Amino acid sequence: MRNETIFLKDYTPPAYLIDDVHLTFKLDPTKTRVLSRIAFHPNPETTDRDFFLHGEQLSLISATVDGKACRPEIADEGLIIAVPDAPFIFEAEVEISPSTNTALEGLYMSNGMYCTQCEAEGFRKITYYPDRPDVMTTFTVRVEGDLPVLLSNGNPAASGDGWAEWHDPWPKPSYLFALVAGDLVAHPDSFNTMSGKQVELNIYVRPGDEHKCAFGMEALKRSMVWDEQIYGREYDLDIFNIVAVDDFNMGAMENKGLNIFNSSAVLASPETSTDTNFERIEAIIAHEYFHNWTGNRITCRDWFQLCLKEGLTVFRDQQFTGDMRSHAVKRINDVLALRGRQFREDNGPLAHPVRPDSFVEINNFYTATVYEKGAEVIGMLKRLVGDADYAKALDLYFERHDGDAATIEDWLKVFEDTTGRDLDQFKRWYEQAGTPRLTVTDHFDNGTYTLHLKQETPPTPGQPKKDPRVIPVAVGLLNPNGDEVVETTILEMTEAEQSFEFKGLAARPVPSILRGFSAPVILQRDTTNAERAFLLAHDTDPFNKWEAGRALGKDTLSRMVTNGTPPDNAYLDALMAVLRDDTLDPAFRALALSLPGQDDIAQTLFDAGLTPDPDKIYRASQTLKQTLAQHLQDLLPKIYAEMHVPGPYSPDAEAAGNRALQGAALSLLSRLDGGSAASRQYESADNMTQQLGALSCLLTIEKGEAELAAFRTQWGQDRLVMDKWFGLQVTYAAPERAAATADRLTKDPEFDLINPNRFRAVFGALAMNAAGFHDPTGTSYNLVADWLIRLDALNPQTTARLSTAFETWRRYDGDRQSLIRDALERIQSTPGLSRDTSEMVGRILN
Ligand code: 0A1
Ligand code: ZN
Repeated sequence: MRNETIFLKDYTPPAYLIDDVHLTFKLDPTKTRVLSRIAFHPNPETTDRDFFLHGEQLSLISATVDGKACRPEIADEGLIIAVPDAPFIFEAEVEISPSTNTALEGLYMSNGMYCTQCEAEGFRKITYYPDRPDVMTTFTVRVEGDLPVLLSNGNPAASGDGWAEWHDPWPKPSYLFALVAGDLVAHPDSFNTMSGKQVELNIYVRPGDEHKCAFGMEALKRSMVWDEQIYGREYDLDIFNIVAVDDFNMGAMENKGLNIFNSSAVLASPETSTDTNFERIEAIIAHEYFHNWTGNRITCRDWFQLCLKEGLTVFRDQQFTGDMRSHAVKRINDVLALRGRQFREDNGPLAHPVRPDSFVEINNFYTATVYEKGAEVIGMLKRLVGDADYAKALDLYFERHDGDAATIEDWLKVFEDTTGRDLDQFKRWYEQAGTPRLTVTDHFDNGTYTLHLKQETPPTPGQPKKDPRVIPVAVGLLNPNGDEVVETTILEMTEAEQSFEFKGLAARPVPSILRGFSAPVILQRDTTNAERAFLLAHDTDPFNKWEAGRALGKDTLSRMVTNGTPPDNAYLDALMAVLRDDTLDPAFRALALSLPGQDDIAQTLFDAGLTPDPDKIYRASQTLKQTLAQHLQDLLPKIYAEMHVPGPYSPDAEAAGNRALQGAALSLLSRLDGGSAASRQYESADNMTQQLGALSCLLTIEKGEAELAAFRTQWGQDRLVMDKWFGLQVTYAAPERAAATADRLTKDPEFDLINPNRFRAVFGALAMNAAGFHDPTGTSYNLVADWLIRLDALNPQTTARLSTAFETWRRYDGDRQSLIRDALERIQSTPGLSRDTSEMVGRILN
């Protein structure tokens, strides 16, 4: 097994390129035959003529070069063959066993259906091939199998009884290859593109799931229209297929013309899916569809450039969701996710640049940094150049690089050429890891208000020193009576320290800094709770209005944890005012009411030089919720009633926003009424949002046993709802019972180690139950370690991802640190541990 590090600086172009490829699959659960015919020619761009084909876990049956049998040297990870310095045809036949492929990478089986996952390097488990993204070609694929549906990329070419042929006219790298075969049913539709071409659309599902396709199909059509209208991008094949698969490591995959989805990321119905599920499904469908241009038509030269397609596509899907729903609410949710996952990563042992410069296993770099921080970097670029130049730069990007395997340099160059700006310094956002701290001080003198900004990024693994970055800081100023005196302006910070002046002000203003969260930094400023409450009441920027409330909440909770200070009334009153203000969007009010998470408080305390105690944080959060519930007791039943959405369920943003606020009210109310309103809601709910919401409220107050049992009886046959049933119990378990709950659930007959959704439902939830995971006895650490060791032998990718549960270990006290270290070392010393997990655990430990 290869274990060495691969470096960006070592990139060399491929020795041979491909004219076209023909593949034939003779499907069989344990003995699938794959026949390949690949037309190679020497790459004129290089003199390198070493011919190497990647291949792993393949049985080679035969291989020929220009029709003559050849005897390749079978190396650890592929074939070395002597070939001419001229065009030639390579043909091979290999045998693979999809039914025993539990890693869910390459060709595998899920519930009797064949499917593939090739990104990043899974194609080499299908056949011998130059499995790197800068080798692009057209594919013709013949699928043979005794199954009703046989699919691959591109357009259907021909079919007969037990076979089908597909041709993809667009050159693509192997990671975008896909094949699906099974007993599936289609939810069909069609779409007319902007130039009047008709595209056939299908969502393929297992029989029984047909009623869960309609929402996904509508979301797909909305995405297609949006990409035409906003980015001028039209779809380019006759057919677009989506397939839902139950066993899938990630959310979904953008294979050309044949997107494959984790069924949790596409199947939806009011009875089985929550509002949050609907919104996530809409976003993922959009994301995968948008990849057709940002990822597929223009792909990545090598895997170090992953953020080129992912950062941009996440940015695009975030814009889309904002347009479809609410920009303010979307921004707040995105920042919550960024802080919860990316800041955590960026401030720990796994910190890496948006464009990493080395990796051992690329699958470990599908991270919040590459995706979400990658999107933030694009947002900053757009803020700096303005909307018009952003649009021009994107047009140029599509025009100049269509058909290319491109780099971050290519991407930045189109912005430089469009705007005349030098982006050398901006590029540090791609190269330097770590979250900048932006410290702000201010003074007011004789009508001039000065903001002094200082940026500093702490060291990260392998990068002890950081250079100053370009930081767009959006600022607005309010006068003391709450009116805005300076509208949002972008301060462009380029130095380590820099001052900005605002002249001609009548009185000292209150600044609203980093509006819209204009850069992914940690803002540090000595301020008062009075000022925060003022901004919460008056800021015109919805993000900063919410942020002010959040800061109050953080301050309150931090002081409760560190010195037992009771929550102050100013904060509780400010929340009450927000809750009462019916000019505010209910979704916004629900967000304002949600308290900072326990992990967030732990990181805040750690940043302040303290050692967080997860148990104390848990208890302070409970106390704060109880106090808040009492403070709002008159208002809660009123809000709960007012937010009732009449009529049949609809997942639209407005109805969902009302339900979100109703749910937030119910959750506080349950702490006062012993759960009676929640029980009633559970009984009468006709949709999953309210059913699950009510059940969560009950579990939080340690009730709901009967409802939990009823829920299982009702939903025992629905895999996706049962994932919720598993997850819920661990999420809401009291800290001292979290490990035991997870342990009990692993013994449930419905627990399934092979299914990533089910495994994550239990162990992802345990890792998120902060006080339960960090139980001082170490029981959770050990349980998670035991199960990661078991899973690693079957599915390295999912194991490695879940090992990030331990990434924050250095925040905690010595006893916890040594318990975690023991658990990590136990994982690390497991014989035969995968490259994925050993890289992750090694980095976490270092
Ligand atoms: N490119 C997909 C996500 C994805 C990445 C890796 C995978 O296997 C290692 C699978 C899917 C996306 O961004 O949606
Ligand atoms: Zn993506």
